[in-house]
Amino acid sequence: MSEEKNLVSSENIEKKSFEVEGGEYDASQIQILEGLEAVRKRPGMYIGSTSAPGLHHMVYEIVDNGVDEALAGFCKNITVSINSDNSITVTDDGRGIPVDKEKKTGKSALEVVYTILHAGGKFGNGGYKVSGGLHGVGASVVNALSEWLEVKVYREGKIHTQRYERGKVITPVTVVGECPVEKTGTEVTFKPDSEIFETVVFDYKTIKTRLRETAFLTKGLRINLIDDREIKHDKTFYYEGGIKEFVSYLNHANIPLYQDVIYCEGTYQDIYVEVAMQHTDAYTENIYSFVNNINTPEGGTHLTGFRNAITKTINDYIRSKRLIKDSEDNLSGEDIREGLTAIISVKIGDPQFEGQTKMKLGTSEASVAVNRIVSEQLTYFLEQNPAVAKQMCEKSILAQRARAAARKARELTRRKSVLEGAGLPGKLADCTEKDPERCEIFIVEGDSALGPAKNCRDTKYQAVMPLRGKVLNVEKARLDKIYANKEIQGMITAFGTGIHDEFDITKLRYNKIIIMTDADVDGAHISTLMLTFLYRFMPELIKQGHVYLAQPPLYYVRKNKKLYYAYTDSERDALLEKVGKDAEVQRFKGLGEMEDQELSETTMDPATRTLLRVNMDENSKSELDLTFTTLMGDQVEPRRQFIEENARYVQNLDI
Ligand code: 0RA
Repeated sequence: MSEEKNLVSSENIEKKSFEVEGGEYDASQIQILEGLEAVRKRPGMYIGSTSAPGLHHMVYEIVDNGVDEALAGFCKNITVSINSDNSITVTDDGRGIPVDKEKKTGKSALEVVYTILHAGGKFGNGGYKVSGGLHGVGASVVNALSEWLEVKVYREGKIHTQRYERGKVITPVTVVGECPVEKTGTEVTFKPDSEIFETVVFDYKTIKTRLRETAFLTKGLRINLIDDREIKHDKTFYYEGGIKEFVSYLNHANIPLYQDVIYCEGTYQDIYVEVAMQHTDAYTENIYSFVNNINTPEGGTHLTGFRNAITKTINDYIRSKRLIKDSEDNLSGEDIREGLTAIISVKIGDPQFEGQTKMKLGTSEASVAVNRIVSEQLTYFLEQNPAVAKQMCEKSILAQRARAAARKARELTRRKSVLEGAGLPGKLADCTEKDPERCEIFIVEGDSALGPAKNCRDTKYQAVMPLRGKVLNVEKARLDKIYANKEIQGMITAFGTGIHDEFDITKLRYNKIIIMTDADVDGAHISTLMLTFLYRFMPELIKQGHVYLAQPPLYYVRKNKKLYYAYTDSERDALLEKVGKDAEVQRFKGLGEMEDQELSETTMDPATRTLLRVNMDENSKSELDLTFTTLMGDQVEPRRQFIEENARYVQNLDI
């Protein structure tokens, strides 16, 4: 087994395109830029990667073309099928890609769209779409990276088709039949090229999550997903309420503070703005922003506009209703956003992106547009709904007080650590190496595992720190309580980075943070609590790949004095098959009961162990947040449901 495996796939780049209205289209508008060989040579440049995220990006790219058609008001249904041979078919009932001859080349527009890079009509406005940024790459890129691709266009009573292989035209655009004139649309089937992609097997859940999000963001569009492979699935997403329903969905595992989802909508200076928001009794803020349906995990001007609007509007309301004393400070934005779930979605003709990953909106007008529309409509809403306003304001005022208490607790911790000298927690068995790059820390469950872990570590590079008792569930605790928690304090000091708004990765004292718990339900629970803490307060550690789960074996199998380890039930069965059923099989009870050498060999020694690296996909952050809320939050029913749906993943645990 390799040392590091991905727990969750991580690549995160995807961009798309969006329809600009108006403007007569004709084939001559499509300009010719470069050939598709460039794409096959450096696929990563066009779709981000050739691993699973890049593979799935191929689907989104084609789906987004249909969504553009829906945004323009011509398409109501999109169907995505994962076929039994792992090819994908995307069907839409839009106008159908034009098939008329392009003036300059004499080629059909359809052929141009699929064979010429950047041909999407995005040059010269008035074409059918504008690029969304880095990866609004279009159908030709998908074509270039497919073993084969077939497109069918229903238009003007005829069915037109063309086939390509690795981007090359195999058949000319041909009429293969007739259809009723009312029937229009495009049907694309493609099989990603296994010469290009590391994996060509699609993940149903990944596609499902993304299509659900797309449907939420495009109200009124019906998206069907069919998995026609061995394990069949069939799912439809259709949301009349759009992002309003998105907020309800994200909050279903929490207790909303009030029933209404507040919705603001409007157009200002050609920027269409939609915002939906609702507070829950939770403490985290879950705000997701989109530009032309593209996720902007780094936010940007639209997010700033939203934040400024709610901070000012709520403070104005609180002052006008005298809910706090005149002498008291204004609430901070953070106080107001505590427990807030919100979606900010803007549609802009020519969005400017900035930042390292080009995922941050730079268009300054978006800030003004969102600010105006939200300020105006939220002010009105608060006046109309005093009971909701009261709930919202009271929660924010409580948050402000808790934050003041948290500040005190934090300062106390800091002062204490100064008084106590170097400031490292007493229970930390540190390593001697000073270069963080070469250091790792094992966070172990309980004192019983501490002894063996200390015995068999390499004291130069490996530090060990025990957790006593259960880790605080940060999903249900405010900052003040979190700062006051001994175990969490210990971790914060040991890691060196600080948390939350003080987090500084350059101070990280260990390159690897390894969570090492028993392979049983309690161990899994502790790991989950740890991951919740890290995800909520030091997400950068996960994003940058510093967090790992140790993998202690479940069984040992002994035969003729030879010892084997099995990490799963199926590995055990395979072993028995190999060495003979009469071998001795023992279940490991816990880390504390392992021999030093066993623990070292199987779990801690870099030469022989297996570690799982914890990653996160920033593009499905809303789904990830929801998973943590579901698992760690207040509501039992959504948790029970989640466990029922996902239980097959935990078959290896002894429950
Ligand atoms: C340009 C013009 C027209 C339709 C489209 C593009 C179009 C593109 C795609 C890609 C996937 N599905 C699509 N559906 C439509 C319409 C031109 C006209 O009919 O006036």
